[in-house]
Parts: sequence; structure tokens; C-alpha cells
Amino acid sequence: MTTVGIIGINGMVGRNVEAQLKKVKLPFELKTFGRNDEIPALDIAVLCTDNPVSAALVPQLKNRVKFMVDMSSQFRMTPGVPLVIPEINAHTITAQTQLIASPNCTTTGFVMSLAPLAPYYHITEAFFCSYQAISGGGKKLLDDFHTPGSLYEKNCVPLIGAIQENGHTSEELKGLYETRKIMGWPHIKVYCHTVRVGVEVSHALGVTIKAQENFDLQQVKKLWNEFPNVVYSEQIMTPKQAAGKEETFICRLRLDVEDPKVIHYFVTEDNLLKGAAMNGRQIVEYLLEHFFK
Ligand code: 2RA
Repeated sequence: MTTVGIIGINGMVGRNVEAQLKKVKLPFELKTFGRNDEIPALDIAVLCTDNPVSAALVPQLKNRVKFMVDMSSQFRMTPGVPLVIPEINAHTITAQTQLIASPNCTTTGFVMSLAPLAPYYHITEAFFCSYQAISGGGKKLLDDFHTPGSLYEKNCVPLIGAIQENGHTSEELKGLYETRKIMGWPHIKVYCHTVRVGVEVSHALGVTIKAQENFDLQQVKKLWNEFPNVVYSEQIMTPKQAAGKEETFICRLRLDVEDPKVIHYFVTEDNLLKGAAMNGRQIVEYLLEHFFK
């Protein structure tokens, strides 16, 4: 029987991944481990650990685990490590792949809106401003949010991750570099501004994209609705409505006032599901389906 282990079962991501893996219909045996437990040989290990722990574990597990799925950001930009959203680029996983990274939750919502358009539009530039949920910052930030006088109470805070030497935050740079890697578009320009808002679950983004072609709004909506786990809604969709759902929701599509090669829209997705645990589950499902049948 194929064995799948979750490492880091006591954290928020670990518990959410466990709940997701219990929904998988394919046969496998699920094992769970704390981050300091001794890990036996496994077919698939899902690392629900922070960057330093993942950095230490991956080299240790290489000879004992066939496929490792890392939920942290430690290896996302490492050359040769596929950064996978199964609906978009599962084909980047091969039988020789040892480590697969699951992307940033905000980048995920963004690229889920770009990928359906790729067959018809050559997107050259994109801008987003994010409205990110507190749960994206983990249990520590949720506890802070629930403490009276929290900075996040009835507020929006334009700082997620650490400010880098160039003035951008690590979260904003993930929006640029992870998008290029997932989409396989090394030259796309992505301008990001990331903001934390006092919402517990579901990230949202206001997006503007520019293509080489004129946009046809009806075709764009059709492409979104035909893509797995993407829904275009004529009604307003808010983070509250996206919470607990598997789909990435898009609304408010409109053509730019002056440039028909530019569109604007709003995206929201459950950051704990498609932005994390559900994407991890989908990668495991892909591995079970393609390499263990
Ligand atoms: C956040 N995107 O929301 C991050 C989570 N990894 O803080």
C-alpha cells in the first residue's frame, strides 16, 4: 500500500492538509508525524513545516522518501524544483522529481486567473493589490488579531513578510517571481502591492492585466468558467463567500476605459484551501494517480 506521511501535523497547515487528504478517493495509507519525530521510509511526504525545518528535513529525507511536497517557501525558487498548481503545470512533475513546492497563497489566486487566458492572450504586464486574510500569517497572527488593541483590528496594514533591500516585501517579490515560474513566462512584468486586512479567511486581489491582443470580455468569462476550479460571477464575490470553497472566484471584469488590451477584475480564494492545503492534496492526488497505480 502506498504510504503518505504528513510531517508537522500539529500546525495549522498540517491539520488542514490532514483534513484534505482524508477526502482523497485513491487508496493509500496516511501516517502523521510531529516535526521532530523520526520519519520512516515513505512514498510521499507532505512537509507542513516552516522554512528552516523544511531546509533541514529535505536533505535528510531524500533517500527515504520517493516524493516530497513542501508547503513552505524554502525551495519554491530553487531551479529544478517544480512549483506546482495542478490545474496549471502538473506536467512539470516527472518520475525523477524528488521535491515539489506548493506556491504562495496570494500568487495562487492570481495565477488561477491568468492561466485560463493563456491560450488566447499573450499577457505582458500585470498589476495586483492584495487584501490578505489574517490566517495567511498563521496561528500567531490569528492570536494577535484576537488580542484587544491589535494593529489588524478594523485596519489594513501594507506590510506582509519582510521588507527587502529594494524596498519590496518578500510577499510582493513572491508575486513576481513565483508567477514567472508557474506560468513559464520569464519576462512577464508583475507589479504587486500586498496588504493585510482584518478578515480571517480568504485572500482577495484587485488585478489589472495587459495583453498583446484586444480583450473580448465574453470570451474571457467563458475561458475562466471552462477552467477547473475557477468561477466567474456576475455578482460581487467577497472573501466571506469564498471561505470554505474550493473554487477561485472572479468578478467585476471590465475593459479599461482607454485601452482595449487592458482588463481589470477582482479575485478571491480561500487561502487555507486552494491557497495551501487543497493544493497540497491535489499534488498528492496527481502523484498517486500517475506514479503509484
Ligand atoms: C500570508 N501569503 O498571507 C502569506 C502566507 N504564506 O502571509
